[in-house]
Amino acid sequence: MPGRGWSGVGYRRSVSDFVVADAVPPVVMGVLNVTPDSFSDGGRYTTLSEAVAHGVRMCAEGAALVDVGGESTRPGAERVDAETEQARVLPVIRELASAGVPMSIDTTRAAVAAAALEAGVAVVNDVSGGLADPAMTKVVAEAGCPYVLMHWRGHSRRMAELATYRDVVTEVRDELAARVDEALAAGVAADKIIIDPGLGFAKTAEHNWELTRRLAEIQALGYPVLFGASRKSYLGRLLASPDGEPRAVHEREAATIATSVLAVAAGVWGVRVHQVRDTVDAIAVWRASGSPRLAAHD
Ligand code: PMM
Repeated sequence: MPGRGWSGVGYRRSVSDFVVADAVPPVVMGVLNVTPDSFSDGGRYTTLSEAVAHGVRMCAEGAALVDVGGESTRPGAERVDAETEQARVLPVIRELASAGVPMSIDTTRAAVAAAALEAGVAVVNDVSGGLADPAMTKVVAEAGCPYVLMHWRGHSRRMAELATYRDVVTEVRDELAARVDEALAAGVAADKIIIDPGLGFAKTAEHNWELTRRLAEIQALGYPVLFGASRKSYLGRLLASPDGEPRAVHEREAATIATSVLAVAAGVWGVRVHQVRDTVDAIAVWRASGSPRLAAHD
C-alpha cells in the first residue's frame, strides 16, 4: 500500500518514502496549543494535566505527531517572550515524551526548538521557515531532525498588511524555494524538509482557496507538503450565516475535514488538524475507496 499513488507527482522521491516517527503518509498531525490565546483552542489546555491528556488522546486517535505550540500565531497576536514560550511547552513535552507520544514543536525560535528537541520532540515545525530566527536552520541541521518549513511573511501583528500578491501560488512557491535553499545551505538534509503553504498566514480567503486548487504547483518543488486548514477563519467565512456572521470556530469541523481530505487526495504528505479522530476516519474512507487522486494531479 505505501507508495501506491504517491510517486511521480513531480517529487524527487515518493512521498511515501518520507516516514517520520514511523508514520506512513498521509500523516495526521494533531494540534496541541498550550497558549491562553490561540484562535482555535486557546485557553483549553493550559494546565499540564489537561494538555498531556489531550496529547495522549490525539496520539491514541491516530495522530502520527502531536504538534506542541506555546505561542499563538493568530492574526494580530502579540508575541510572548522565549522564556514564557519555553515554560509553557517543555513540561508538556517531557510528559508526552515519557508517554511515548511522537511530537513536533511549533516554534519560530531556535532556542525553544533546541530545548524541545532535548526534551523529546522529533520534528521542528517553524511557521516562519527560518525567517524569524537566523539560528533556527543551524539547530535543525545539527539535530538532523525533520523540519517543517512554512511560507511566512512576518509576525502575526503585521500579517494582514503582508497579504498582497500578483499570483499567490507562484509567489508562495518561489518564497518557499528560497527558504528551502537557505535550509539546505545551513546543512539541513533535503530528505528532512517538509514544506507548507501556510494557509491564513498573510493570505486572504481567496489566496487560501487558490493555493488549495493549485497545490500541485507547490508539490512540484519536490518536497512533501503539510497542509493546515483546520478551523481557520476562511472556513468560517465560507460558512457564514446569511447576514454575514462567520461560522464559530468550533463549528468548522466538517469543512476542515472536507478540505483536509481534498488535500490528501491531491497528494499532500500530511494534514495539521485539531480534531484527529474524525480526520483519521475520513482518511480511512478515502483509503477504502482506493485512495482516489484528484484528476489534476494524476
Ligand atoms: N497553522 C497554525 C499554527 N502552526 N504550522 C504549520 N506548519 N502549518 C499551519 O498551517 C499552522 C502551523 C495556526 O493554527 P492554530 O492556531 O490552530 O494552531
